[in-house]
Amino acid sequence: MKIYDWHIAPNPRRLHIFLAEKGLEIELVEVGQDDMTLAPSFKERYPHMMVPMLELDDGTCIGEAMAICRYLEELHPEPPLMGIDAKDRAMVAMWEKRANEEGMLPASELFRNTHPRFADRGLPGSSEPIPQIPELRDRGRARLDRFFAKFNRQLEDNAFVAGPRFTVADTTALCAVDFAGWSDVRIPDGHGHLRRWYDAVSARPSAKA
Ligand SMILES: N[C@@H](CCC(=O)N[C@@H](CS)C(=O)NCC(=O)O)C(=O)O
Repeated sequence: MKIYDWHIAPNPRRLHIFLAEKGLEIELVEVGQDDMTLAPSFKERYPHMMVPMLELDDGTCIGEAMAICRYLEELHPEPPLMGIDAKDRAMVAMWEKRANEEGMLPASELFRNTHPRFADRGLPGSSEPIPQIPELRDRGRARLDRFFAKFNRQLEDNAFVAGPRFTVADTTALCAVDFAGWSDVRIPDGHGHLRRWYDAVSARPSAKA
């Protein structure tokens, strides 16, 4: 199997951290280009035109970072990164989805509607021009404020986002915080629980993966 990758991009990073935590090595095929687009050969082969994408030896293409993690978690259950029993798996899925929808997506909304390189690329995964919408910058910032506040509250009583163990909820939340930084949006002062968590997960070797 191999992973189609764009080594600097935030969604592939969710998978890089997962692989590092598991101690897995899978062949990476870089399809990101210097102009911040994906290689035409990849887009022709894979109509969803987004990374990461895991291609199995039988040719099956698995897209979506969490679907790839789910597949690999079943093949390599240790250490568990998606929950240890029914309740825990539900909690991890819930918080991972919140981290993605309330953190990653607003960070993407803000970045893609601001950066000049993305002038006609307001959304990923399209070959049609998608113009930027300036109003989405402010909305992205406001959504990130709510994300920081919500996760700060959650981390007041929890070592990690979904409870006492490091999970995919942490990988997605970490990638969201760092992706927000691409637009100079940082954890606000006064969010001490989020800051404590961020410093701890950023210090893990997997965060450098
Ligand atoms: N929902 C997808 C999102 C994937 C995504 O947005 N990937 C970006 C890189 S971070 C991409 O492929 N962008 C291609 C583009 O900008 O055209 C997932 O969870 O994997």
